[in-house]
Amino acid sequence: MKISPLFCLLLSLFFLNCKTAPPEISVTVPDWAKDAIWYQIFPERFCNGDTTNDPAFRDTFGSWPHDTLSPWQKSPWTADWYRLQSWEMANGKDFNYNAGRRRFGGDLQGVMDKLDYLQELGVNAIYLNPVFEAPTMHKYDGARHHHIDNNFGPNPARDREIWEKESFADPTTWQWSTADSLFLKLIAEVHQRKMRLIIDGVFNHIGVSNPAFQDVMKNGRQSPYADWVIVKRWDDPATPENEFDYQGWYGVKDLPEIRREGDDLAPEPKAYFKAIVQRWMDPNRDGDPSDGIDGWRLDVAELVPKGFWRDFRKWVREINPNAYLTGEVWWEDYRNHKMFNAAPWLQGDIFDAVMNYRVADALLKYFVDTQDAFDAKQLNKRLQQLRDEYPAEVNYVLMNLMDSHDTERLASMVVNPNRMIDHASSASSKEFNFDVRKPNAEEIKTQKLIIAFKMLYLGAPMIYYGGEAGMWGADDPDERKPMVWPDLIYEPEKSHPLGKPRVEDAVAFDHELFNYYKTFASIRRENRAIRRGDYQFAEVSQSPEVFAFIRSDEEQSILCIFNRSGASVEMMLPQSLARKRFFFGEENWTPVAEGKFSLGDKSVVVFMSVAK
Ligand SMILES: [Ca+2]
Ligand SMILES: [Ca+2]
Ligand SMILES: [Ca+2]
Ligand SMILES: [Ca+2]
Repeated sequence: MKISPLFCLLLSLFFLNCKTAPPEISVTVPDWAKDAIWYQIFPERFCNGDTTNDPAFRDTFGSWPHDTLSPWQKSPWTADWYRLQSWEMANGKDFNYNAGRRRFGGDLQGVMDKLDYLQELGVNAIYLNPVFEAPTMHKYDGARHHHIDNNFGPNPARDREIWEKESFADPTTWQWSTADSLFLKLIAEVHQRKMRLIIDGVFNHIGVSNPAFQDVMKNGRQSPYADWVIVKRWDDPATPENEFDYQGWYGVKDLPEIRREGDDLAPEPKAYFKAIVQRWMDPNRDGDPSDGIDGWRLDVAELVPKGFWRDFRKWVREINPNAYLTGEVWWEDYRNHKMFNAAPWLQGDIFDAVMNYRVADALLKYFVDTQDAFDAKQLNKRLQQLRDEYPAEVNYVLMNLMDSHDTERLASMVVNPNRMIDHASSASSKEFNFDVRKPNAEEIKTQKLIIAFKMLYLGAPMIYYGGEAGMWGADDPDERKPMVWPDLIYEPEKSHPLGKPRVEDAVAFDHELFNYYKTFASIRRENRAIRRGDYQFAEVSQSPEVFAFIRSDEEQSILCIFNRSGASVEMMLPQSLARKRFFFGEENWTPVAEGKFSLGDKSVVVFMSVAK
């Protein structure tokens, strides 16, 4: 067949078209989130600002390991973490079992008391793990989303009385408990400091102690909440045994899953959740959201139908057009180490951001791993790929964390290289041999490189509470140790969850590390190019051990160079890059010859260059 010239032209146009990138999806993200430096707080473990509200034994009922008979006491804040207390030894169970029963008494007054501390560190946005009433220490088993946990507020007994007077799912009967009022005060205090606050939203499941679920257990099909959960089998009244069975999150019976309908949650729980959004985003209902939270972090978001999230976003944005929504969209295939590309949730109709564990993983492969580690080119390629997968605006507001309440701590990641994040990280599992010790001086240097990288990179960095204090710890439950404060004296850590011998590690606030975090937070805060500028990989060295990039806007250009190796590395810098003003690391940077410099081992240097 003869091909006409016109067809050829069309064909070439078609191919030209194919080569151009797909049109950029226009998404709107909250502007403030680009300037955010996040700090994640696990409230039960951050600060005990009020000992009169500390959990009593009954407050723990309904939580794993469901042991309401063995003796129990509140746990001492400063104790050797793995050492079992006398009442714990008495039950004959292991560390993990007892860790599930521990309560330390952290609360909202504690968060209020430490706002000065957080501002000194340089953070301006707080993410609180769940604060709604629930019996566990983590509170992902929500019992009353319309109330803050009574043990986080000033009067737990009074709050219980208030709950009893309400009709559970009828918002017109809801009152403000003493814990609720303190939470509203915390929001006001945070806003007064020009800081932001978001909280955890768990809409995939509830806890077994939730009154709605309790009612289903009691009344079966006749319960007004019968449509809330996924019932596999109702009880047959004709038989003596209870055949009632329901679906729990990944089979976890403590966490009954909310029933789905099509691409949505069932209408009854959905209406309850809508009331929850309204309650915490504009508490006094005057149309001004400044008395409410600034957004949500959404738990196991990939499991909740997208149709629900689209409506959720509309509810949120109608109340507060500047609210920030970040999803936990994490493991697509945990066994095969595959994390989600969260792009389907980031097209402007669901979330603004996700917890960005993929960058954390890439940084571990470059800065920490010793086997199959990335070289500089591989890290560059991987980071480029990750940025290209998300809309440009989204990259500026991604929640760039290294660790969280769900992973081993960053300090312990450095001590235990060559694992994927969140894998082989349980200290009480015999198969992994996870090292629970404190990081040594060399390892802390690596931790610092990673922190500097996060603070200078594209996206909003997040510090998990205590990272700046030098805390270390394996995966759940060890990343949830009570916060290490400068004014408290801690027992050294010398026990091991498997009873193995270990070196005694002193536990104390690391002032030097705190100042390092603070320095980089301030570099980020004071330089728009880092928060909002372009990102460009810079090849300043042939060494695979050296990684460099430039952050720039119309005003300034900031060059950041990292040497991950244990030796200094020499490099030539082009004249344009060499004209500089130091921001950080002058002492690591030695002129060797004309245009040639040496960067010290495990060091970072940051300077503003005259590039334009
Ligand atoms: Ca307390
Ligand atoms: Ca409680
Ligand atoms: Ca209001
Ligand atoms: Ca984990």
